[in-house]
Amino acid sequence: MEEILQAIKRSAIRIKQAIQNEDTGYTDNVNQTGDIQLKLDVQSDLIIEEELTKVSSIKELVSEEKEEIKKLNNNGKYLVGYDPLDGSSLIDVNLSVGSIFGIYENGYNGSDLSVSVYVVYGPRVELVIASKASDEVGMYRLLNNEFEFIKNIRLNEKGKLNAPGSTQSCWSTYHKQMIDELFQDGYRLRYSGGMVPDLHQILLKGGGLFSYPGTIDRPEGKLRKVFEVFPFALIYEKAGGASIDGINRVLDSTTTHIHGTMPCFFGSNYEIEYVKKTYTKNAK
Ligand code: AHM
Ligand code: MG
Repeated sequence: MEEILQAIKRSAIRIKQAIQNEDTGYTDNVNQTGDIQLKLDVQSDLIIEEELTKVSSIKELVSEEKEEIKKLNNNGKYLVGYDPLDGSSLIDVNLSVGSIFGIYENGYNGSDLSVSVYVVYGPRVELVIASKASDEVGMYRLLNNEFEFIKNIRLNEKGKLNAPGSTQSCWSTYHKQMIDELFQDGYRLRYSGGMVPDLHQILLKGGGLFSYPGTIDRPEGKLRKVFEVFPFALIYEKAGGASIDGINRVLDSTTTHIHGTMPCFFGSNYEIEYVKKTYTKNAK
């Protein structure tokens, strides 16, 4: 595992350099989810693949930017799912973006996830790690080309921020009402359109709610289980919060397709209980 974490850190340093120095234009390719790939998406994917390929304990890789599973070492123990550059369309407006990693064993179900890591590329580069085996969520910052431990992250029972994702005109009536009630209760809107910085902000400011619901146009939401939803679910649980699909725990969900998506809510306990009550009452 330590070797994988070192490879992720090396990738993060290289991706940060690429973001600062390289072309932000588009390629002619469309990825599995239908997004036109940026040159930086492709480059970040290659950087991570190159670094993870050096690690003999990895059996295979799945990436948001690759249609198929990439086999590495048949005797390897770990399966690594990653989103190389989440929110990459925000780079041309100079907002923060991130990389997300899920390190799995045996399969790609929520229950197979052992370790999650994400990296935020903002004014600073920060990396957050949670492991199934520990109750601490550690935050590290890139200082003089090394990731130095800064602190453990802990959510409060109730927060103040509300980050509501997707297109409002496609929300269900009860989802809209729930989001409106949070604002009436004094919650403040914080939504950049990058899940890594948006979820990082909620973690560091003590709590709140990030939601990406199922909608009329996308009943299964937008965010991908293996590289986005499961990794953050483990981080939020280990930080003392929770993550559900509206009713059920995200990490109890199974994966039938590596690029599959699901509705998701991440937050501190108070907000997640509130979502659960609303969704349980209104579910058909
Ligand atoms: P991406 O993987 O193509 O970059 O898309 C994922 C991003 C998330 O970072 C973010 O939470 C979400 O898309 C925003 O979507 P929306 O604009 O529909 O709220
Ligand atoms: Mg993504």
